[in-house]
Amino acid sequence: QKHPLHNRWTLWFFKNDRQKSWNENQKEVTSFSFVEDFWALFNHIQPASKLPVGCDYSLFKHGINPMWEDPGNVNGGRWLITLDKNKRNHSMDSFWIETLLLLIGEGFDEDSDEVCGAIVQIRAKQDKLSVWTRTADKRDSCVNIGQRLKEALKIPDNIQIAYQTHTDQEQKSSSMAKSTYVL
Ligand code: M7G
Repeated sequence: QKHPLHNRWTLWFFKNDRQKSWNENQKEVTSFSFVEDFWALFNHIQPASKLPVGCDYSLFKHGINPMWEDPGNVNGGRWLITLDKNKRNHSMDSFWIETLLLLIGEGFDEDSDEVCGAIVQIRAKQDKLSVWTRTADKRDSCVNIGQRLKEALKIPDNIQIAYQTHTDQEQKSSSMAKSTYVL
């Protein structure tokens, strides 16, 4: 008897192929609804830290695509955590698994419905981990989700994490987007 998750989740893989559009590079891998299937998948794929530069993993609720344009994301934003290159091997894989477990375990309590998914991005200068939420205007939900994330990842109080709306990111280059909330 397998253990059902509250939601069905879909894993996506992004590979930066310059011949193709951003949309074409975003590939749906598989979906799962049971704890056992999550672990089978997770144990089978490359750890995030071993992915080539330019790649992303995204885990989103089934039915929400990992893009700003999706109706589930269009009014939302993301909590962003950046990781220096030298921290990659220490922190990236443990940050990613902790985030995945928060997501599939509905660890944000009454704000879990506001969570759309999470992304890990391997980049040349600094890697990025983000949790996407549905409604940027819901300050209390956003802040609660950010606090839970910070706690789960054991990010020290003196390190700030910022929430950016997707609209602000679409307008500016991603790293320059203004912060709507900071924790
Ligand atoms: P990124 O991969 O989030 O960050 O965005 P990076 O700069 O560290 O690589 C890179 C670029 O991908 C953006 O400037 C957009 O051109 C494109 N892009 C990223 N996202 C998340 C989206 C999206 O949701 N929709 C569309 N259409 N393009 C996106």
